[in-house]
Amino acid sequence: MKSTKLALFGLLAAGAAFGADVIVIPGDPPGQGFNDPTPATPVGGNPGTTVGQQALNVFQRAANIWGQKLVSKQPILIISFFTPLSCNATSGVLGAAGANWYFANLPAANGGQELVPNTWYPAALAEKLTRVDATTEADPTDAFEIFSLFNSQLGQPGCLTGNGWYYGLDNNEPANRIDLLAVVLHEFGHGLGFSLGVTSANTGARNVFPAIWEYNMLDTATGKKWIDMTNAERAASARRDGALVWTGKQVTNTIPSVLDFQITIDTSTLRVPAQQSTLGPPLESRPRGTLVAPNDGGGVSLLDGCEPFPAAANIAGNFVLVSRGTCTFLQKALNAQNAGAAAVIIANNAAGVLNIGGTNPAVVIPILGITQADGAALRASAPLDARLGRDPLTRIGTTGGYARLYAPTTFAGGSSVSHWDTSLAPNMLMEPFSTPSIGSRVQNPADLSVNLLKDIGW
Ligand SMILES: [Ca+2]
Ligand SMILES: [Ca+2]
Ligand SMILES: [Zn+2]
Repeated sequence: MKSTKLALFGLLAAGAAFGADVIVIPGDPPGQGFNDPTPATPVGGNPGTTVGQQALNVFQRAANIWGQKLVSKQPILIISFFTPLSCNATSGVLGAAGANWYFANLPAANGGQELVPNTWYPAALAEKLTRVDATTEADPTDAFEIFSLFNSQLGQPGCLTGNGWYYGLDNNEPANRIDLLAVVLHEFGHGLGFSLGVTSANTGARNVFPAIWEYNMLDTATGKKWIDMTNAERAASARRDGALVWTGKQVTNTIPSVLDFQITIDTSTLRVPAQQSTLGPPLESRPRGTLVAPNDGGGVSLLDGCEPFPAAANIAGNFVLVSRGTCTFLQKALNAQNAGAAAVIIANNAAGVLNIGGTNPAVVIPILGITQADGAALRASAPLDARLGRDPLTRIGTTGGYARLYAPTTFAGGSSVSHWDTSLAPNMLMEPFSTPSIGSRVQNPADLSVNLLKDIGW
């Protein structure tokens, strides 16, 4: 059985001059995960008739999507399991994946390319570059390039209760389902090399050698690259929100065709960065008007916009500033809209620029999110003349022209550093949180993940 498989891989690899063979190996025991015999109705283009078959179809589709974007003469084997992962009723880990091996100083053969010396590479990339089947040489019983785990408890009581996996292949999941294809694509991205890898993001410590990522990681606050930092400097940089960026040429040159323009609120003295919400329509042109910060009709706070505005409030035709909290963003938007506002600006009550997702056809005025500090500054001088619009020189989610990596002030194990920052827009496949808008894009014009992989050698 095994030799038949190896021969088949050899044939496939020989035929794949453009692309890579990415092959899912189900690892679950009988009756579970990929072997779950529970009958299922075909859904969203997935013809499987058992839960297990449908899951495998999704995984192989994700593998094929990546395989079309990457080139390697070595097959990429992904051992995959469904297993219980950390979870509670309202949030949980959907999946996890990574390189099954890392290699450094692996000599090239068969016309392959030498690795950067004394540097860790994820297995699939090391094999692509060197053209050596290093995993089989390392351990023929564990020759997988990538391992991946997905949460088998999803939707069960106590684990994102009621939110099971969606097994369709069309990214068209209903409201109470999570798109397995998008999650698997994301996790396979980590396994292929979208990950800092061996170096600890938390402590900055290396395992003897640096990771290949460190050559392209820059802290714009200190001007230092990770490759040149001490452990303490790397650990600090991992927590410097907005300052940690990716400097690779493939990503940086592709930013203008992928990321939206930065939206700003300009007054005579301030330029405030804002995030346009998908909940309202996009800004058209660069509207100019009066920014007001009126009291609402009562409740927990007069500044939250959760109650209808009194008739005497100066709102009609103006940009209305309110604070986050107490009620939904939709409620705030509708209260401002019903009073005749031209746009609503919502100031955060936590760190960062407020990024409001979702869609609702009832909202017909633009909604912008800003930071808590900028909200306080604008409120202090309201009413004032303001202009809303895009900054033609800056793309959203960038610092100094480079795309930001996720580096929240409070370190998030498993998320910090090895993802794009959440401020990039449109949302990227490799942001740390699953959102329905991501779909199955892995390449520009909609995404930067393949570009980052190319920057490390893919
Ligand atoms: Ca191999
Ligand atoms: Ca209120
Ligand atoms: Zn991730």
